[in-house]
Amino acid sequence: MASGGARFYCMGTGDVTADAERRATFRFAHLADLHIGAWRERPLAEAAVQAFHDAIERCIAEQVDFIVLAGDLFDSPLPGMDFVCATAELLCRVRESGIPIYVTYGSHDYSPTSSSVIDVLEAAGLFSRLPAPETVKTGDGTLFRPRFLVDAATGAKLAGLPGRQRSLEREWYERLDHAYLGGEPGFKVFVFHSAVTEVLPEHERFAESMPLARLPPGFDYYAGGHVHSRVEARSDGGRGIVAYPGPLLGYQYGDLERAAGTPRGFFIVTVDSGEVAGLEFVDVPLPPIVVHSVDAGGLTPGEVNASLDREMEGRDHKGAIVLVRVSGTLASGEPHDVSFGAVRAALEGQGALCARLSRSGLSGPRERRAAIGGGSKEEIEERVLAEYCAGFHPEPSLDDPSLAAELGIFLEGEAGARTARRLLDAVAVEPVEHESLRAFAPRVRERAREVLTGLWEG
Ligand SMILES: [Mn+2]
Repeated sequence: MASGGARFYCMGTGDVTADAERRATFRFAHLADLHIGAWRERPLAEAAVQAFHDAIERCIAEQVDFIVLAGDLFDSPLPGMDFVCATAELLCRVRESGIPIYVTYGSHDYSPTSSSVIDVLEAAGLFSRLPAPETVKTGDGTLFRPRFLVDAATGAKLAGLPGRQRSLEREWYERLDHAYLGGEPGFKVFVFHSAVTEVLPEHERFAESMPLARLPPGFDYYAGGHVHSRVEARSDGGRGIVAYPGPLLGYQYGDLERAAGTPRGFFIVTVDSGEVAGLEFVDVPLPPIVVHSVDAGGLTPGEVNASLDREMEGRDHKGAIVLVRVSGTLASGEPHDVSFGAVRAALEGQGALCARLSRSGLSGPRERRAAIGGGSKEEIEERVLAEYCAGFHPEPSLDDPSLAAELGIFLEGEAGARTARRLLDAVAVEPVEHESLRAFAPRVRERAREVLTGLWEG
């Protein structure tokens, strides 16, 4: 890949003595997990770009010497072009300010064939991507050796490994040339996109992670991405500071929920005489986030609706990202009897930036009985479908009552269970490589439509 106009030179193996003139004191910024292009809801997607914009403007105002983006700048290898455009404009501003940016792929925007938006922006000279590791034959067998990039103005040396499909990433770490990486003199930053077990916060413990010892020794700063929490750990055993700034808005409900109680932002690292002298966390303001949580356990849908009304009464939702989580097992009825549509409409009426409703933890009593019944996954699924369709009737409020009756033929009882089975099979498809949500979603809808139109025609 072309390396554009960025201010660095690429070092081959061994020629480590001809360093650029070093600065005794410098500062760099460390961001990760921006996930630009995530979120179906336009206001959220725009807020994510705005947050990135604010972070970048702060980096320019602070006159940092360089910026490290430790993966997942974008939410997919091929995000929507409007988001690519907005991001490119920002990166352009940074380039015009003379601040180099060093980037690694994250697990979301990784491409094994250099066909990610990351490669497009690199080809345009907007940043430098840390190169994939070289394979070298040594006395210890075949090892992987990431090349160093040297920041010309400061002499800082950067090497790293991108996020990648899990097993392939592990292969790199298991056969990393620690002697070569550790032996390189100078101030060194290791840029990576993987979780390290020892530093993971409690709620991220379930995530796949690797031991600290997998990171190469001898670096002054380990600039991490992938862990969606702020982490700063001063490690022992010849490894310096391991840090994750965490996301800004992130890409899933849990990211927003955690952002409600925790400042989001990035690090500015101060280096003095070849050592990290300070680590400052810079807050990036996000829109206000309001969280409502309702326990529906043992309530009727009507009682849950009343409880939702009380919970939201008198709260200011203007301009806010509003998260509503309803969980528990209802005493009667079904999750769809809870008036989520009314909640959403009310919040929009109050000028909320967007409303996200989580009902994944909400179930009806019927589902609970079926689950207790046991059997294989398929048997439980069949039973749930049969039980549900036995009591299902299309909405009586449809404009055309004869249509409701006609729909019932396909949706009630045994026929309903068959229809549901066919629909589930039709939509159980995976995105193909590099397929964006924008392409994937219509493809799934089209498959579902074929099943439904087939009912009428068949
Ligand atoms: Mn991420």
